[in-house]
Amino acid sequence: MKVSRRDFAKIIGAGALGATTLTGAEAKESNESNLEKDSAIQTKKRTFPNGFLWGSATASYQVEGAFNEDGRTPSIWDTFSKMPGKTVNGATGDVSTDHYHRYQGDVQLMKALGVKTYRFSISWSRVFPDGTGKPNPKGLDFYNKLLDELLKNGIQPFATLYHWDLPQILQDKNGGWESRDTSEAFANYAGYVAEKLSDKINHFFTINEFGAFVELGYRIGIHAPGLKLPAGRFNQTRHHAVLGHGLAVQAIRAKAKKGTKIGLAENMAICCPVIETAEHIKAAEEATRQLNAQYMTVIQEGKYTDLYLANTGKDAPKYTDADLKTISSPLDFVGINIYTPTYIRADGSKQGFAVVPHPASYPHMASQWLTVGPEALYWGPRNVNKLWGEDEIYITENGCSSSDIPAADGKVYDTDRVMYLRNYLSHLQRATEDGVPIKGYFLWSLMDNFEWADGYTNRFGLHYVDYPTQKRTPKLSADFYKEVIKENRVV
Ligand code: GBH
Repeated sequence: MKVSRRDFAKIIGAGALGATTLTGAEAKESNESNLEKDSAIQTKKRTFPNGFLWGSATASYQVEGAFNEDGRTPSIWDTFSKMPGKTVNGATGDVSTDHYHRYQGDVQLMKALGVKTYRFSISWSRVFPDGTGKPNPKGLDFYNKLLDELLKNGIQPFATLYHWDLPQILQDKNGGWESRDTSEAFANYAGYVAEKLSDKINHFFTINEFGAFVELGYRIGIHAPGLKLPAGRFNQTRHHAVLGHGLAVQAIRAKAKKGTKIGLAENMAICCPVIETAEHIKAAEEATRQLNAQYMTVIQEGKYTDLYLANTGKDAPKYTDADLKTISSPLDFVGINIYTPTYIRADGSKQGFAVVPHPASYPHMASQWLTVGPEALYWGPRNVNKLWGEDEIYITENGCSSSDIPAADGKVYDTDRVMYLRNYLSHLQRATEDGVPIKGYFLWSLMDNFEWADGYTNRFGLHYVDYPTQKRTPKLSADFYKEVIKENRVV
């Protein structure tokens, strides 16, 4: 191959052109040997374990649409999104990507991508229109059809039972997760679904992201149901959410086919040492326990940390020892949703760590909150394994938003997303290389969809969705991910 001076400059970066004094022939030789070396390094050093489960993810309210079909009743997100000013441009999930009617085509998108697995969630109010009591006979039809389609195409389903779309009726009757009745209703629904679908689904997640739906929905009020509860009631709501998880674990265990695996998908604070030295690494481990005390830590350890109880004081949740036992019911695997890093340093304080806030100049992706920290994909799973001995870990979400404007040829060249993914996956690979037992990775998301309060303004998909026509087009990042999966390495 003849490498012109211009091509060479392109390969090594235009800036170097002025500085180099290589002749064309020398340039050619040095360039080729470097490329050879590089590809050898990549092939040897950047592969994932055999059988690594590459996947992608979505959630019911974000993609399904069909909001009032086949007996589905409103969830708190139907109500909330229809209240003035709650979502950007008043967006709702009434239609969204119309996945309810287009699932067959969407499974073909997955197949073309080469994913081995797909994580989706089930809409509670399709299955139990009254939240509890009598199941809707048509409620599971859609999921049965979707599951058959996935299995027929060799894609292994992972199902989430609660991705934030609580039946509105339970909010009206019980105050939603403020009440223990909701925890019990959730377990009842979870057990029913497991009984009916565990012949087709081997892995169930109870709840997606306590850390998002409880905090944003019941404390900050920017997600459904839009409440700002006072501390005591709020901490009790947190408790009922983890209790609901534990009761659901028991119900699934009792009703599902033998061998069914149960876990959760939590967006814990991912504590990364500011510098990778022994003292900061240790501080980040302790911070992982303390900053996740109300959810992951109590689930793992069966008690609230002393620091959490001291910090909540008179507003601490009320609970029994039996509750703690339920909450910490043994799991088969753990899923972690990882987007952003929390930097931790060791300090002389009693708690032994301090959070280092991001400076104003810290980089983020299209969503303001999505600060970039690829090493989160290393430290997140490593800490979960080290602290709690979890030996089957999945990255249940990772991905990013981008402005995603189609080019003249109709394709979205989302180089920023590819940059983000390549860097995050490099650290995931590093973790597997170091022996952290990560079994799979689900990229958020298969396609653009309803991004909660941000409506349709923030796109997270590997496929661009043109909402007026519902046309899906693979972005550059889909081409990238396809290659990662095919090669089982960072490309
Ligand atoms: C996940 O949340 C969700 O599971 C998924 O449904 C979602 O589509 C995806 O990530 C992408 O966002 O408005 O500035 O207060 C990730 C955790 C919690 C991060 C809510 C953004 C809102 C920040 N998210 N948070 S802000």
